[in-house]
Amino acid sequence: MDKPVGIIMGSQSDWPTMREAAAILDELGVGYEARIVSAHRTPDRLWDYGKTAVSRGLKVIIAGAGGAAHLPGMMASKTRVPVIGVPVQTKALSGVDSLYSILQMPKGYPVATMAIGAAGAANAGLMAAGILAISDPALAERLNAWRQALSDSIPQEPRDE
Ligand code: RP5
Repeated sequence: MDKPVGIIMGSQSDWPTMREAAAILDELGVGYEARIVSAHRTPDRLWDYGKTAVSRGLKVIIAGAGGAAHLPGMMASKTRVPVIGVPVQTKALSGVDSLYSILQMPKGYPVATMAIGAAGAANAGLMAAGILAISDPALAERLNAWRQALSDSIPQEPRDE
């Protein structure tokens, strides 16, 4: 299977969040690779990843990090491959630190920033699939079916739990 999506994260500790993106891509039959690439701890790895992203056939990068979350923005500065940023929830500041670190990019180097935490990671998977579906009719059909199934699963009326 092709691997058009790169899921990168700053630490092993981000994986419980970022695997929500991977789970969505699995459900939709989209190939991906998952790597630990830290802006601060492995800057050379970050540079190499960004430098070779186009030539390796990556079409979308999902980048998750927490705290001083510089990974998504630095990756966006290094490659034209679209970067979707996931702010990982932190203990000290609940992920607002991550969100602000990812969100306020300067003009010229966009990062599509998702919600904080697991929902944001899952939505990053869906966003990546949506981008790829533009030029992949079979994936577009699978994505439509996924969306319909979610919609169908919502009851009309609430019940006592
Ligand atoms: C960031 O620091 C990572 O993205 C992670 O969210 C956070 C904490 O990393 P660990 O100390 O758990 O490795 O670089």
